[in-house]
Amino acid sequence: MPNVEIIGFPQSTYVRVARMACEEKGVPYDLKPAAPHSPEVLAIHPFGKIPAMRHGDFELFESKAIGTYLDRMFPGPRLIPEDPRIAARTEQWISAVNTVVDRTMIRTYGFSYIFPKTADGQPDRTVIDEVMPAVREQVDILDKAVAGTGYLAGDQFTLADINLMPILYYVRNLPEGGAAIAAAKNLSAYYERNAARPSFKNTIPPPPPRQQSKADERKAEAAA
Ligand SMILES: N[C@@H](CCC(=O)N[C@@H](CS)C(=O)NCC(=O)O)C(=O)O
Repeated sequence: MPNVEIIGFPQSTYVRVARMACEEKGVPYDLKPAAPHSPEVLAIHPFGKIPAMRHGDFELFESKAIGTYLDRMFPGPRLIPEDPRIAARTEQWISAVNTVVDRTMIRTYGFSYIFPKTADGQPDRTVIDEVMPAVREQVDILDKAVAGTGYLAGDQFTLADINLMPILYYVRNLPEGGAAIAAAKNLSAYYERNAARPSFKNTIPPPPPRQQSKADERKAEAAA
């Protein structure tokens, strides 16, 4: 059987989830960098999102489904534990993070730095100021969630932790988000401990691709 292929840019938090799942399970994989909506991605994912996965003649999309497939297909530590309650707790946090935390912390806060829609390409202060109360509230919720055992589900590292760590990585590196996480003692300790895992270290993303600002476009037009 050929190696698992993880298709998508390594800067994507969700691509990193799929890669970390491979690393935690000890599954050999090939990363095939590809942009959302590129032909390689659209060949598998009807909505063009990354990651997509190929394993022999089996193709799959959605990071949660990919993590579950890897967990059931391969030996190695369980990413979704057998215990029904811990499994349900794992699913609960994946779902909550994907529907709420990702939207706040990455698509809104992170993107206002990485892909600002401002005319001069500077971070979008209006968006940042508007979203920070929600970022702080969610950091506080996550801080409480990991306070008991140091993990999101049960007392072991699961797919729920894999799913959250790539988000914290970006937020921690931004000024307001970094300060919010630093003030959350349980979440900071959680991050530091899990950031030491080989699966996290081996998947550190390169810097995000720089998007052209309106000012860049004007400069390029003037130079043409
Ligand atoms: N629910 C999907 C979300 C994947 C996702 O939104 N990926 C982003 C990159 S981090 C993407 O492809 N965005 C492009 C788009 O939404 O069109 C998953 O878990 O795989």
